[in-house]
Amino acid sequence: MASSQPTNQQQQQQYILVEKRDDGIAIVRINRQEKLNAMNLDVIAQLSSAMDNLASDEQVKAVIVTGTGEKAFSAGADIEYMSKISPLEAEEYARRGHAAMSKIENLNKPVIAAVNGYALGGGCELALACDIRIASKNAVLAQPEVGLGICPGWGGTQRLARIVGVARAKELIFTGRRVNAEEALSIGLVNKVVELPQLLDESIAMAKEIAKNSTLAVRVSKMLINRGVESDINTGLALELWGWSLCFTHPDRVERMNRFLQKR
Ligand code: DAK
Repeated sequence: MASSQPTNQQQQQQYILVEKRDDGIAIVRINRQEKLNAMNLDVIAQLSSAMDNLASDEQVKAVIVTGTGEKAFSAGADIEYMSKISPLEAEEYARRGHAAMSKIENLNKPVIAAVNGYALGGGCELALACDIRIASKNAVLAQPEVGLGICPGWGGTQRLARIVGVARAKELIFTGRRVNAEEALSIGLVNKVVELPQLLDESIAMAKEIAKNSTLAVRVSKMLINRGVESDINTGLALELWGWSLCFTHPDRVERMNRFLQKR
């Protein structure tokens, strides 16, 4: 039976690298290049802790998630690991995976996925949990799980349909078909496509554009959009009313409005 406890050797492995920059942007890299950044339990656990750390760091205004190397964002859940685990271990894997994806989706700051190559299965689901996806031209996205005898399990059946629509999500999940960057852009699966060497710079540029705005207003907007798409329009509008009013509690709002009025 495969153990969910990491071995000593695995414990030393840093699967998630976090770079906190002076400009308030944090870059989170999945660091398992030799396995195309496939996510085993340790990757997921470290990703989860990284998100907890970033959530409580007020210096960080926006987060970029990407994969190390030029080939893969993440080739998904670790198939070798999954082939060996018991049903109880599978439950733990699922639980932690869900928690990590939800932490990203609900992080109190925006998260951009810089999709640098394959984003398959759980890798695609990781990108879907981010707020915005920027892909390099070599990106390939897919939910191929049904071919492995499982359905998408880290939110793919839910988030993909919300992002590209029910019919497209059904086609992509039922067929497992791979989508290149150009098609991903055309169906709204990614926001933007850039050349691979520019991917990180373009992602940082967008993160900076966001970071120069009011932290509270961006944070409230993210929460309102996330909660709003799950609600009926009147509930969403009621939330917006409260969120909007909340922004008036912050001195930053007065300063920003005065700056405009004084043409500074
Ligand atoms: N898992 C483990 N190892 C992987 C991997 C993966 N998903 N993808 C690639 N690798 C490993 C390969 O085994 C190989 O390792 P070595 O043999 O060198 O030791 C190394 O990465 C390089 O891969 P390749 O030699 O295959 O490289 P190629 O360029 O030839 O092919 C590829 C690249 C991305 C087309 C190919 O590696 C591939 O098809 N990989 C599998 C992609 C895939 O099917 N991903 C979806 C996995 S299913 C769950 C929730 C969600 C999920 C699971 C559970 N719960 C609720 C519990 C999600 C499921 C998935 O993500």
